[in-house]
Amino acid sequence: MTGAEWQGFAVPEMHCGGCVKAIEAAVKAREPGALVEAELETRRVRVKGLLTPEAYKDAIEGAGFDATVI
Ligand SMILES: [Cu+2]
Repeated sequence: MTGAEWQGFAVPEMHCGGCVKAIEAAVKAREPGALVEAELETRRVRVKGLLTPEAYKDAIEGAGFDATVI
């Protein structure tokens, strides 16, 4: 995980803890070692891992949420 940076995503449809769990599961399915922090108040997700922003965006969208790289 050396060199990994936090990457931010706006996920406006993330409304509750269930959404957060689904998003975390989707990202970790793509990269089991990824760190995921979701903040409901701002509807933002931060991911720290070795994949590209597009890969995480794709994983989040695969769980049914629009995501924008920020
Ligand atoms: Cu929800």
